[in-house]
Amino acid sequence: MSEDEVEIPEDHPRYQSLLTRHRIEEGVEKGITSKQGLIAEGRGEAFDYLLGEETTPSADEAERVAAAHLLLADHPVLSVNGNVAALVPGELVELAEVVDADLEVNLFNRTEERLQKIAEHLREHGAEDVKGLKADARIPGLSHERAKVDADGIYDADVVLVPLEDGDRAEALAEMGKTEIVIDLNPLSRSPQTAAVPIIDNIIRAIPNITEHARDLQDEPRAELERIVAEFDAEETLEAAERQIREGVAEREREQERKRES
Ligand code: PTJ
Repeated sequence: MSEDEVEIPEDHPRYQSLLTRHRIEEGVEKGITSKQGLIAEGRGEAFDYLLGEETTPSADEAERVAAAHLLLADHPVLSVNGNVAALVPGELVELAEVVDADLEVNLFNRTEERLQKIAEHLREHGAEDVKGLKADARIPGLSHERAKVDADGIYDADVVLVPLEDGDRAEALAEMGKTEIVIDLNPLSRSPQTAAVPIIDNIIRAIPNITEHARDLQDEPRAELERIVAEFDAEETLEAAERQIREGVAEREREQERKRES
């Protein structure tokens, strides 16, 4: 946590949301996050509010399954964009270490300057090797900048973690036969809908929780990890998140009503 973040009192009821905003704002100021990243953050925040701003049991299960996939993978890669780099740089480096994954910068609004700044930012948080700068391979069927990947990075990966993604690349990666783990607060968005493992949670909570699960699971035999992966139902996870949004809001409204009446 940087020193400026101490300014937000931890007992503030919206501490996490303010912290997230602050990190994104700082990301834009440093030239890591795009201005569109501010809009994406606002969109995510609205869904997080509806989800109750906590990791639901179904998201926690998806995070455990994600950890199992990453541990089973031959070549896992964690994809990093401008929002992800601003929100969870150190947490991503830690996850990459635990599951032995590569970190690769992949941007929608790609500029050489922002690529370099993000790679440097990750190195400042302990990353040794950051991929995405060579861009010597292409994801077939994608016309925009996100098609540009490293031949020995995302192109070669068997399992890819793609947080805060747009739907196009998620679909193209799935067509390449890669197992995709998507983190997105909107269960109706196209990227979690195409993912093998959709995680409907705030990336700020999701990444440390995947790391914790990976630590718990790392000594399990392969057969146990394969069982965890095989038993997962992506459709059910998406439905649970949608239910939480619809019913959770109604339940909280009823709760407030009860409080007003008593
Ligand atoms: O850095 P770049 O150039 O690669 O651009 C990155 C952004 C995020 C700007 C770009 O990919 C974009 O415009 O994305 P979208 O289409 O706005 O989608 C972002 C998705 O992430 C939305 O569905 C949001 O609900 C979700 N989201 C936003 N913040 C969070 C989040 N999901 C999890 N955790 C968050 N903190």
